[in-house]
Amino acid sequence: MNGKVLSTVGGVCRVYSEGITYNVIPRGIFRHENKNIVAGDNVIFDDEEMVIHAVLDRKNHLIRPRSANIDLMLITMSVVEPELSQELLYKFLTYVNLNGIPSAVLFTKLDRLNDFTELDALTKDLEKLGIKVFRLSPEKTEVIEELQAFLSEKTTIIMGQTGVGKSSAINLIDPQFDRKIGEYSKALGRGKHQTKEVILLPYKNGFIGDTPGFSSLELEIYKEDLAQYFPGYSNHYLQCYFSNCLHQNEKQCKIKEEIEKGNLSKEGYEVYIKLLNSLEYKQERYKK
Ligand SMILES: Nc1nc2c(ncn2[C@@H]2O[C@H](COP(=O)(O)OP(=O)(O)OP(=O)(O)O)[C@@H](O)[C@H]2O)c(=O)[nH]1
Ligand SMILES: [Mg+2]
Ligand SMILES: [Zn+2]
Repeated sequence: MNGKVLSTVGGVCRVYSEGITYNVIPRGIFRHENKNIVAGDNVIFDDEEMVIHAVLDRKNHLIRPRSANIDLMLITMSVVEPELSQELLYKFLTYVNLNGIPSAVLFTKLDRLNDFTELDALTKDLEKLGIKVFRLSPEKTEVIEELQAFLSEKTTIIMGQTGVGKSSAINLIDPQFDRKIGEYSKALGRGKHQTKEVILLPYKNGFIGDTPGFSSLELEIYKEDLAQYFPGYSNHYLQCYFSNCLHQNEKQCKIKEEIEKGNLSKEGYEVYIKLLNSLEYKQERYKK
């Protein structure tokens, strides 16, 4: 039978097929080959022996959150507790973009925000890049309905820091999921890692993936990758005069032109420069 891996916990995979969930174990060969099965994998399994025989080719996969065959990454950021970090958001977007996965952004806890200046500007910047933005809080029924429609027939993974409200958002989309909600610790300055593993929830002919939150993300990439995959830059960097342009002070830089024209965000560029300074050149790596 064909099935979709919903989660893998302690060597047991929960596999979903035509409305039924099976607990199955991977054949020993996978362990020998060091092949890990992750949530989102499409597998062929035997529903009598309860064994997975094969893992089908993946169209994409991510190390964090560990998942495969993703149609949409819903990058979730709260606007308070934890407070909105444009740097982290742009990092997430770069990481997802680099892995060839489409993304949308979900802002949460709108009910607790007093000053909308930064959020409104950021929302505009993202929408200019063609990134779909949702601004959620529990009473925003029209946003919840929009999300319900948007997530149907897709495998969507929800990623973001701990405590931003990923599991809460899933409960708003469908209360029957009844995901456990953590609390935000003022003392720790973060959530308490309520969700412990990636789990896909069958939803409207697709799946919604709840994931454990993390506090930060190391972008283990080179400057050249950032110059190419930073949100909004992929469409323009080929038109820079130098093929290895890092969009700093090089002549005829298309990215800087687009910023001047107002098509790319100045605030985004400031984050870009900050991230650029924290990364290494590929050439420098090769010398080692
Ligand atoms: N006021 C308000 N609080 C929210 C909202 N969304 C989530 N929260 C609160 O934020 C806290 C964390 O919510 P969770 O849904 O557990 O966060 P999470 O992202 O799943 O966290 P991890 O599972 O640890 O990664 C809880 O106290 C929620 O009640 C919101 O829209 N408004
Ligand atoms: Mg959670
Ligand atoms: Zn350039």
